[in-house]
Amino acid sequence: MTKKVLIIGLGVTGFSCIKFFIKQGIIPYVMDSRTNPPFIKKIPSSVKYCVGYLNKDWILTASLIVISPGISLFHPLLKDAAKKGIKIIGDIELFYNSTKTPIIAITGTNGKSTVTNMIGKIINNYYSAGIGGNIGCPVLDLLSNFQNFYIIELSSFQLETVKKFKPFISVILNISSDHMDRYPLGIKQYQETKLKIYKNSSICIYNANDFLTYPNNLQIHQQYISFGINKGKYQLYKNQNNNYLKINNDIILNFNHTKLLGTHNYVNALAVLAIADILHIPRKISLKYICNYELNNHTLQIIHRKNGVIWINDSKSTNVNSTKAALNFLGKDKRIWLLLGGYDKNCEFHLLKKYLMNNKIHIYCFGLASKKIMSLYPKAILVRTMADAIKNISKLLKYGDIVLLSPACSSIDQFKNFKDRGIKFIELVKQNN
Ligand code: UMA
Repeated sequence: MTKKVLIIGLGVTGFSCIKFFIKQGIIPYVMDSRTNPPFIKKIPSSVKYCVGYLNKDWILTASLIVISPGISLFHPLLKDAAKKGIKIIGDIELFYNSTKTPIIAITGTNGKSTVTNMIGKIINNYYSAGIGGNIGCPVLDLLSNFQNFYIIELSSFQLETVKKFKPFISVILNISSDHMDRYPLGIKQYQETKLKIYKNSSICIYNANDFLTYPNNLQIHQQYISFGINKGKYQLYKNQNNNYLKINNDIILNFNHTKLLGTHNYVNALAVLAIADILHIPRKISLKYICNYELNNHTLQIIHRKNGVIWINDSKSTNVNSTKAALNFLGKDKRIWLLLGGYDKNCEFHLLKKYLMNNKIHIYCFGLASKKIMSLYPKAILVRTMADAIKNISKLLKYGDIVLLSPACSSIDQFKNFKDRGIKFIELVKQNN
């Protein structure tokens, strides 16, 4: 019987899978439940496709199903396929099976793109590294160029389908409630998915302050390295107003003298240095990059200053914890106008209570999550869109105020993605001020 490969999803991942199989002489079948998925116009004419629904017959007669991260492994039709013994994997497993190059895999609820980028910059100065995964470039598209290492950012969605995947180094930066719409059994189910990254890894790096990131099945052949605030091998040592990087009791650097902003980013840098040290990259090089690293766009990015008011784009904040990190970083003294809301992934907005009860914080909420936010924070102001919020706020600002877009939600109800939301924010702020 000929092997029938079925790819589900016609986004960037699905399209990279189509190219991958065709290169190997296999013509896959493709489907997407969306009526007009992004890559529909790019499907080669030899490939049969079905859009607008998930085709049960195709699923149950496939010999291999490759699902995109946006499709849950727990979808009832996929559960039926699994029961029938049909193998279901994702692009990460295909990628692993196609390369012998060591893989550095990074996950966590927050900070994974920052760490992936930061370590990418360091490694590329000394060796060569291909960078991809959840950060944007689908992993299969990395295979065409020779590299010394691959650095891949992994989401829990991508980890759902890994089986034999064996990274050389794996990192979990932190775990807190996110994507609860995808994990009906709660944070434990989300945590278990994230922990799959360690399973076959030679070296596991975990956060000493976050027990959810601790490897659960300790293996004799694995090495474990920790980082954390005043804890772990790589430490952030806080003393008065200083934030030191300390390794094995030696103070190496004062983070206050770097371009990094915020405790969470100092902690991210600890994980970065742990990876760089494993790869024997001279500390001088690693520290130079850490000191000069400027944060990605859409993460605590100051986009406008006028009349003593600072406008900050933190659109990358798609969950409650990253909004917490932003508010922690800004402190309690300034008046903050906070733009909150978007698509609700079953977010636990009550966890922001400690911050949002501060009278100096004015909340403007919009999007699908706004009802839930209003019920928890009745003093919040409900607006239809982010644009309305900016218009209203612009009239009320005083010298010293901060306006912060840190929505704690996904953007997909009103924007294409978090980048689109951030870009629109920047445009609107400039138009209105
Ligand atoms: N979808 C359907 N029906 C389908 C297939 C997909 O409705 O049949 C929906 C999904 O639910 C999702 C959207 O379409 O809302 C996109 O899904 P996809 O799997 O086609 O996504 P890709 O375009 O392949 O992009 C994916 C990652 N997207 C997701 O995990 C949702 C991208 O991460 C990643 O950069 C890319 O692969 C390359 O690896 C984005 C993301 O939002 C940035 N990730 C989540 C996050 O960071 O929180 C996990």
